[in-house]
Amino acid sequence: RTTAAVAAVDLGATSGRVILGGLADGRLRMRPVARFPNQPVRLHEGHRAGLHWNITELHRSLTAGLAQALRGDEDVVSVGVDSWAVDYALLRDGRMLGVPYHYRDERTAAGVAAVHGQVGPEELYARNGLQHLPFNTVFQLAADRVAGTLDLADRALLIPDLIAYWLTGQEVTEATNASTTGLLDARTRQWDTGLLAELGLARELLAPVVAPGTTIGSLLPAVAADLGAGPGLPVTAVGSHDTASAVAAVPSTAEDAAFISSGTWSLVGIELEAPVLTEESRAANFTNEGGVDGRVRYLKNVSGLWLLTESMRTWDGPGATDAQRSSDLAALLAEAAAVTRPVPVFDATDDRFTAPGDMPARITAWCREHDLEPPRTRAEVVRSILESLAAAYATTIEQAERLSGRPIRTVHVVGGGSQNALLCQLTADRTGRPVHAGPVEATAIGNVLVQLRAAGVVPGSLEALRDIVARTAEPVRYVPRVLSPARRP
Ligand code: ADP
Ligand code: LRH
Repeated sequence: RTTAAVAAVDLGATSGRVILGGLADGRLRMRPVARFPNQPVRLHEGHRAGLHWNITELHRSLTAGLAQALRGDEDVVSVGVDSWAVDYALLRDGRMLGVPYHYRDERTAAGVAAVHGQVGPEELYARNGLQHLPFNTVFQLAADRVAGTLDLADRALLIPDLIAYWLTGQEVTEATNASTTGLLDARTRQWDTGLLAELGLARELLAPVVAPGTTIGSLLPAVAADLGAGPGLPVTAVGSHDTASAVAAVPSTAEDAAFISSGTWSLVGIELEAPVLTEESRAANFTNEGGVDGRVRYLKNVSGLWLLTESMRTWDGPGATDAQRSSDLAALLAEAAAVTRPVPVFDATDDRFTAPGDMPARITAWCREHDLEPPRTRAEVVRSILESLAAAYATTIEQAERLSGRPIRTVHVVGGGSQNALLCQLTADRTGRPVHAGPVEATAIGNVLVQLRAAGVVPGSLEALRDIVARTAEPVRYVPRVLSPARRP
C-alpha cells in the first residue's frame, strides 16, 4: 500500500513537471502527473530586447498540474516547489512588478561592475562563498538598481518562493536557494546584513530565511477552491534550489562519492559539512551552496547539456516541436557515438557559451582561436560537446579532491543527462572513475522526500532518505575504458 502522497512541483530551465510521490514497501513510488515546456520570451524593451521567464504561463501550467494531482486517488498531504536558482520577481505591496528576467539575459554586466566597485571579488567570496557567475542574484539586483527599477520594489522573491507566495500568501526565502543569491553569509546561512548595508540594499527587500521542511503556509482559500483541494493543504519548503533537491536524492551515502547533477547545467561537486572559503577555492571558481539539513554543496557550475540543446535549436530552427527534438537527440547521440576521428576539446565553461545563440558557430570560433581544427559535421559537434563536458567534469573532480582534501572514488550522475549513455561513458573514461547513473528525476525525488519527512511519513537523516533512493532503483554503471593514446585526456 502506498502511504500518503505529496506533490512535487519541479521547474527546470527546459521543462517543468508535477509529480506525486509516496512510499510503498519502503520504496519510493513516483507518479508523473503533468509535464510542460519552459520557453523563455524575448520582449522589446526600448533600447534592448530582454530575455524573461514566462512566469504566468508556468504558474498556469503548474496549478493545472496540481489540480489534476488532487483529482487522483492519492491522499495528498503537502505541496513543495523547486526551480532553477538565482532569479526572482520584484514586488510592491504584494504585486509583481514586471516579468522576471532570465539569468541568461545579458543586462548583468553593469551589476557586476557596480557590486565590485563597492565590494571586491575576494571579500565577496570570503563572505558568501559563491562561484563568480555574472547572473548571481546580487549582480542582477545591482543591475536593477542601475536601471532604476529596484527603487520601485519593496520585496524580491526567488522563483519557488514567488510560487509559494501565490499559493499561500506567505513571503519567505527558502535557505538552499537563498544561498545562491550572494547575499547570504556562507557560515551562518542568514542574510549578511553588513553586506546588504554596504551594497545599499534594504534588509526588508528580502523575506526571512526558512529551512527545508518548514511549513510555509496553507493554500489560500481561493487557490484551494480553484485546485479542488481540501482545507488547510500545506505548502512545505523543500530544497527549493533544484540542485539542492537533486543532491539530496543522490543514491549514495559514501564519503568518497562525487555528484554531477546533469541537466541544462552540470553541477559537479561533493557534499561537505563546512564551507571552503580559501583564496585557492575562489581562484578555482568553486561554490559553497547550501544543502538540505545544513550541508554544503561544494561544487562548480560547468555549463551542461545547454550546449547541446542550443546547438540543436540552431540546426532545427525556431519552429521545431519537442517531439522532433527528442527524436533528433536519439539519432544525434547514436551518430556521435560512432565518430572515430578525434574531435577538439574546448573549454565548456567559457562565458561566451552562456547566452542564447548559434552554439556551433561559437564552438568553431573557440577552436580557431585556439589553433584546433573545428568539428566538421553535426555528429562531430555533438561528440566535441560531450568530450568537452566530460573533460571539464574530470578537471573539476580533481580540483574538488585537492581543495577539500577528500578522495573521490566514484561519480554519481543524476538528472535528465544521466540518460545520455555516451556522456556517462566519456565521464567514466575521462575521470578514470566508475560512474553510477540515475535517478533521472532526482530533483523531484529530493523534493518529495523532504516533504514526506516533514509529514512524518519517513524518518530521520539525509542518509536515511538517500537509502530509500538507493533501495528504489539500481543506477546504471559505467566502467572507465582503457583509452587509446589519441583519446587520452
Ligand atoms: P532541467 O531540469 O535543467 O530542465 P533535466 O534534468 O530535465 O534538465 O535534463 C534535461 C536534459 O536531459 C536535456 O537537455 C537532454 O539533453 C537530456 N535528456 C533528456 N532525455 C534524454 C534521453 N532520452 N537521452 C539522453 N539525454 C536525455
Ligand atoms: C540548475 C541551476 C543551477 C544554477 C542555475 C542558474 O537548474 O539551478 O544550480 O547555477 O540553474
